Amino acid sequence: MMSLSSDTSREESVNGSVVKIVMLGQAGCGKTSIVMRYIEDTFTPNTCTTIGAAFFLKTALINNKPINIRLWDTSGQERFQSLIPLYYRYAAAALLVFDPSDTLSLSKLKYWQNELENNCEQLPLIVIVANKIDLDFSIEQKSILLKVQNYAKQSQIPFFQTSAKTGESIQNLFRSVLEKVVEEQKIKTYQEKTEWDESFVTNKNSTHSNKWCC
Ligand SMILES: Nc1nc2c(ncn2[C@@H]2O[C@H](COP(=O)(O)OP(=O)(O)O)[C@@H](O)[C@H]2O)c(=O)[nH]1
Ligand SMILES: [Mg+2]
Repeated sequence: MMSLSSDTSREESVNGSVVKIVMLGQAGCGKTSIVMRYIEDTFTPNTCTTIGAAFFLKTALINNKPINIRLWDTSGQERFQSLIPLYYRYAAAALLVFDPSDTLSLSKLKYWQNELENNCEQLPLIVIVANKIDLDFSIEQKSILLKVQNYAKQSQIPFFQTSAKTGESIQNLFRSVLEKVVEEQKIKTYQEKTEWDESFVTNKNSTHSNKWCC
C-alpha cells in the first residue's frame, strides 16, 4: 500500500520523479483555492482571478520516494482558453473542478473532458472534483452533484468532493491522484521533464510570461 508522507517540501528533489498536474474548470469554482489549501494550507475568502496560469512546485514522498509535483493552476476565463493546451500538455493528471452551485461550471466539465480526449497524445488521468461542499446546497444542486457522481462512476472517473474552505478531502484528493499516477506509471524521471520545459521555451517570445499569477 502506497502512502504519502506529510513530509512535503516546495524544493524540487533532483533524484525525484516528476508529475505534472493541471487544474481545469470554470472561473470561480475554486481551483486556486484548492491549490493554496494543498500547497500552503491556507484559504482566502476573496481571491483574485487567476490571469493566464500560475505554476506551483511541491515535493511529496510516496513510499519514501520523492515526487516533484509541478502544479499548473489555469484561469477559467474564456480569453485565456486558447493557451490552456500548453498547460495540459504532458500532464500526468488533470483535475476537472466544478462548483455544484454554479451550472456554468457543470457544463465546463464535459468540455474539458472532450478537450483532453481530443488533444492529448497520452491521456492524463482525469479526475472530477466537486468543490465547495461546505456550502448548504439546494435540493437541485444536490441532485446535480449526484448526477455527476453517477456519471463519474459509470465512466470510471475518480470523483472527489472537496472544500478548499474547510480543507475537507484536499490532502486525500492529491494523495489519491499521486498514488494512481504512480500506479499507472504516468510519472517521469527528472531528466525527462526537460521535454515539458521545451514546450514552454518555444513560447518564450510570446507577449506573456509562462508564470503569470494574480
Ligand atoms: N465556500 C467556499 N468557497 C470557496 C471554496 N473554494 C473557493 N471558494 C471561493 O470561491 C471564489 C473563487 O475561488 P477561486 O479559488 O479564485 O476560483 P478559481 O477561479 O477556480 O481559481 C473565492 O471567493 C473563494 O474564496 C470552497 O471550498 N468553499
Ligand atoms: Mg484561479
